[in-house]
Amino acid sequence: MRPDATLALVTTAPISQMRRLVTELPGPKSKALDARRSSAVAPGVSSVFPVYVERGEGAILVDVDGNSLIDLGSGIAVVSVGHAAAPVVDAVAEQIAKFAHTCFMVSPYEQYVAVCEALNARTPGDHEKRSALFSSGAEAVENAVKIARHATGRQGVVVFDHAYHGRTNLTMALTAKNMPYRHRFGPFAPEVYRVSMSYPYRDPEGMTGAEAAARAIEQIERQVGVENTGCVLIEPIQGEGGFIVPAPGFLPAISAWCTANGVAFIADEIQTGFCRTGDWFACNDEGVVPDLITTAKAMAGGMPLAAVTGQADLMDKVHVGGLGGTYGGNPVACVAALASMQMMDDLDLGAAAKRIGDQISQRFAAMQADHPGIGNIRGRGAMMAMELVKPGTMEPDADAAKRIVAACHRAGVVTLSCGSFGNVLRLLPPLVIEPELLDDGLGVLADAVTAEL
Ligand code: PLZ
Repeated sequence: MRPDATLALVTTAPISQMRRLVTELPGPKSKALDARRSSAVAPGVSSVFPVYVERGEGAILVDVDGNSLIDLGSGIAVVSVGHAAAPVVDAVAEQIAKFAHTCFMVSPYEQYVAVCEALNARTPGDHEKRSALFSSGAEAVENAVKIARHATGRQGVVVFDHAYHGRTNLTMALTAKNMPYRHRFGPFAPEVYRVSMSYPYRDPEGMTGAEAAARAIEQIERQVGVENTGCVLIEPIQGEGGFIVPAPGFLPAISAWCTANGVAFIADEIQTGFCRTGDWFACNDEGVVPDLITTAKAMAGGMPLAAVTGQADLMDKVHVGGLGGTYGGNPVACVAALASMQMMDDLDLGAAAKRIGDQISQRFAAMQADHPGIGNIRGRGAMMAMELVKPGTMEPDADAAKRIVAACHRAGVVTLSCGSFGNVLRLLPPLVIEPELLDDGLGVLADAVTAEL
């Protein structure tokens, strides 16, 4: 053991929360690394912007050329507590100096139990719950399906149009979009059925959440049959699919149908969870209580950790030894999760997400007033997006999204695109971002919109 390990990690100089460019982006060192990368890294693994990161703090990333970039993506909704958050750094350093791994299935430890307790307490509903820990979001989703099938004895899995649930074989089957996720990677797992999502911008005008739910339920009953349906799996706000917020009433109606028919309702809150939308979980917004909930991403402040949390009577049905994995609930990731969740409480990051959402919404509305290419603004809390279309139509404009994201990157602001049609620009800032820094980032975005639309 190195007793000075903690000290070495926590004494790095603070990074000021300001955008500052000292080279063009990508700079010379990033370009050199990218050349190395092209002969070493499989091209199937891509990066949205080849600027190589050296350090991070709060909402700032410092690249290898010394540029400070504003991170409005949080590594896809992961570092909600900010980069290098001191409580997370300290917890990780302390834990790794004690022990990094035993495998919980071989020699258990308290940290795993504590994370399960924290998840059981924070996820929607005050019924008795159990949790199981994994390492990636896709793995959590796979396990939620395993549990639902086992508990109900029914194999059918219902998912929605525009859904994203991962890149493993089962989760590819659950994910809606062909390119880049599924193309030529089949055959896919059987017994997966896709039904219509509530997509207010593109649904028939005026369609209510209840009507959209009735449409989906009719599809389930006709195509799958209640007695064959083990679970309905849904992101309460779709992430990769385009930050699609279903019409009010949609989720409660789907959840009520599941309850009435003995079908497990699984909420995939991997992207929406942990204060991102202004509440601990997006389901809370309409008081929806899922039977099973999958979490990952922001839970552990950047360490790989994922979970399935669910009703004790469902979770307890699985035979002893039926769930697990070598790394699931790794102790270093567990202490990072405990520290992150504590920070969310201490700093009231749910309230912070709402403030961030208000600030973004105001700027987005001003941009939309000037640019008819911004067809729709949507999201909740610090999960906000604009859907780009050819002006005067609803025809998706993926190229515009690409151009705006690239212009932001060149100016030192990390933004992301998403959407089934690739035409949605999305923001997922760290929840600790300061208003002035967010304002600067939004100013860069506004300039990019003006230049590119
Ligand atoms: N469920 C709702 O958002 C991951 C994917 C990035 P993993 N989203 C980012 C990419 O292109 O691979 C995600 C999600 C929802 C499941 C997952 C999967 O989580 O940790 O990436 O496996």
